Amino acid sequence: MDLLIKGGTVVTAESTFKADVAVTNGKISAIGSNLKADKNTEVVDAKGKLVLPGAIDGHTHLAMPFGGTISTDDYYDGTKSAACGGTTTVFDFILQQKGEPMLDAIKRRDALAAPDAAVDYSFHIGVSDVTTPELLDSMEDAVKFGIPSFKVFMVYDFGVDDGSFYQVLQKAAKIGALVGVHAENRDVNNVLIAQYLAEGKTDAWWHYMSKNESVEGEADVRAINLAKMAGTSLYIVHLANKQGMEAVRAARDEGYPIFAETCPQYLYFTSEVYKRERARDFVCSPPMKNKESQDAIWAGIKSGDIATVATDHCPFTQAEKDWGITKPDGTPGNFTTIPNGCAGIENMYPYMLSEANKGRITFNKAVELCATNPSKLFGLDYCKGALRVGLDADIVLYDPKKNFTITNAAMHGATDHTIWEGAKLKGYPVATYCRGKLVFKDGEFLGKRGEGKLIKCKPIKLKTPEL
Ligand code: DUC
Ligand code: ZN
Ligand code: ZN
Repeated sequence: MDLLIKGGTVVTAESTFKADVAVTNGKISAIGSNLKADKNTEVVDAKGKLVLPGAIDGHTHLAMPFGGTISTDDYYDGTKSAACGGTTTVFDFILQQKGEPMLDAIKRRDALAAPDAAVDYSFHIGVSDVTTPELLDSMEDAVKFGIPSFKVFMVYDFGVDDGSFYQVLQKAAKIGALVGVHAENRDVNNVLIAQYLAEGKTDAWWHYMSKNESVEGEADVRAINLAKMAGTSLYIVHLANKQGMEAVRAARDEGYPIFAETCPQYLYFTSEVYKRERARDFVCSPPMKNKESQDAIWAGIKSGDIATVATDHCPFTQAEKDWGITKPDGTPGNFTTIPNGCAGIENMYPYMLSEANKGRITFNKAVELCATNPSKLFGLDYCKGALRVGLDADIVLYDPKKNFTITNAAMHGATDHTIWEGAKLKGYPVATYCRGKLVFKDGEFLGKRGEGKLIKCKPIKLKTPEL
């Protein structure tokens, strides 16, 4: 036995109980009362602490080319920041290039990630080109390699049309893959952008208005219908609006395997942020929505219709956000010239656990949303997402009494600001272990560049709304 975490309170998605947790060769080797250490075992006193599975962030964009720049956190900075917020696995997005077979896309991206990642990682593939049978068929090579999840964008110039989306869904049903979708109505979004700009409406509020509740909700409804037509499951990423939430619930009530992810920024902020002085720092897609939508998403969390919480971490510097005022070439900017995305990778687990500590949800629910459900959805439950003998020893020690105010100075990523500045959390992670190795303790990153490994996922076959 290498490590013995003694006297803590173990929290899983299902239950809470006092137990010791033993780790041998990076795996959980025993969970029980009064476990005895060997002479070489490091013993950690966890009295007064919660012992949790490391979080799995199912949605990040590290070193992602977007809006004329690249997101600020590379695979090192992003995974370092993840570790310091109790996240031990991240799922990053590969953007398939035009004409690129899926396996080539995985290898291209893993060449960037493997030398740098400080916690474990896996990928979803953002599909941009299935215009030939060979490219569509290459999805199966990705599944065989261990990357069985794909994402389709209904918006952006690299997004696909409904025909390609439908073909991806059909293919996924045959090969054991899960399709995620970024749902926003591209055509309406583009019309609104043109109208607002013609009227001289250029600030970040109009980013929200051009991607308003209905622009997202309509696309959610359409995506669910396409999945029903193709007879397969669907994972709606970063759900932020009431209409979409209601459509997810209705489909699930009818027995369809429709799953939804939301993000902490939609649970904490509303569209009011787009009235702030630095509203441009909050520009992400989808944008934060109104209070009615926020309440609906929280209700979805409580009812079980939201399956996961993930971050959509995609930070940019304030100088880049300022391109909404003046573009890099010196000409006037507007809301469309602000790179989309915000930092959040270090805040997800602490925020959700803090909400649990404040009594809004249970700690079990926070674990389910941030660790156990992502592992089940993405084919990782054979090795991660829970505290169970035989699984990877991805473990977080959480001090429910430690209060924490988020500041950018206390974060470990590379960007120069956080939209979470000043947010007050009740409780905070005090240690993170990735496969039994201490990577974070008391505010300090202790991991190493390159020690994270690519985790291969099993094929995904979701037939019902239950996980
Ligand atoms: N949304 C963002 O805010 N950033 C990157 C990609 C996305 O869909
Ligand atoms: Zn997206
Ligand atoms: Zn995203």
